[in-house]
Amino acid sequence: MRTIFSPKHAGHSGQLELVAGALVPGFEKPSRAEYIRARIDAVGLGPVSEPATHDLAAALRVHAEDFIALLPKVWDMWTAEGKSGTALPFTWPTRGLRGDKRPERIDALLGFYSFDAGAGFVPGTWEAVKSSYDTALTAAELVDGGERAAFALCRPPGHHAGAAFMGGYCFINNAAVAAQWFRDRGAARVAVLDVDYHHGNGTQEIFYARPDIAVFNLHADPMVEFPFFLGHADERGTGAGEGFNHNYPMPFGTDWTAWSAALEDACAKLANYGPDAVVVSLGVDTFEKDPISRFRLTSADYPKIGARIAKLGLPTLFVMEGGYAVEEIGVNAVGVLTGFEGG
Ligand code: Q9C
Ligand code: ZN
Repeated sequence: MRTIFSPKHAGHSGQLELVAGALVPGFEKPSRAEYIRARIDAVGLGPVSEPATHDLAAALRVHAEDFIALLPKVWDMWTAEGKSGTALPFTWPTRGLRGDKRPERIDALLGFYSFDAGAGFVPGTWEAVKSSYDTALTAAELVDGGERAAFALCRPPGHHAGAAFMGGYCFINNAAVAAQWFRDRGAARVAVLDVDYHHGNGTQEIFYARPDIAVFNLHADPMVEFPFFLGHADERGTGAGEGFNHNYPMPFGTDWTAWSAALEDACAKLANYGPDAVVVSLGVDTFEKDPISRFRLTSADYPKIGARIAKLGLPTLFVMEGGYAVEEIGVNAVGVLTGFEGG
């Protein structure tokens, strides 16, 4: 399997996040991608190449124009106000406030276009976000060109980003961009299978009213886990999209036995849907030693995930999402891919 990977991810580094009452170095750090990159060579997964540069047209198919237009400008607007550190919001237009008035200043705009303070900007953030987007599209082109599968080693991740908001370490929703891109290239139906520990709220929101892109999400129960405000089992889609969104919330402590039963159900429904391509939002924060998560998958389980996905027999794009146990992230993420290839 070919991998697309950009060294530009590394500029998104040193950003702070709010954890348990303190601003601390972000869990979503460059070494994550470097461990995965190294593991690809160690197991001989296949060639690794850099993405081609794309314009933002594919992003605008799933994101709002005003949101995408802001992203390249955030850091300059932040420093123009004399601020430094990590560009983070601190005010949000929640219930009772006005979400229809777009404010002018950057700190307010960050709140207007986000749902948490988990997507902070540093000087290299936009270049990394853009390279992550280019990575997803370049890998999607490989699959569209006839490869059975490809791996988009995206960083930063994307599945928490919605049509007009960022959050949860995510800025552009790479998996949603790729799924829509397959549709625009002629796929009649596309499925997104999100196996990250956290609910892919952004992907769900983007496709919620649509029958042509079905979304399957396996994740920790939002009653007790981030992103908290979406991801329940009764969210099944709306209007023409009703019945095309499938959530599998699971409790803390979920192990392979319960998790794989959910995967089996999702794969059966996905196969029945009959998509022309599958986009896998590949998070490995389901791992037992993940520092911010509470599932109990082991390294031996990841190849089994890949093998089950391979059994679908569909053109498959793997898009990297979360996973924060950095020393094992390469073994686990690449384990899914080698399992897919039957090795
Ligand atoms: N105590 C992804 O996996 N909350 N995003 C962290 C740390 C945010 C995860 C709290 C988790 C976001 C792509
Ligand atoms: Zn996650």
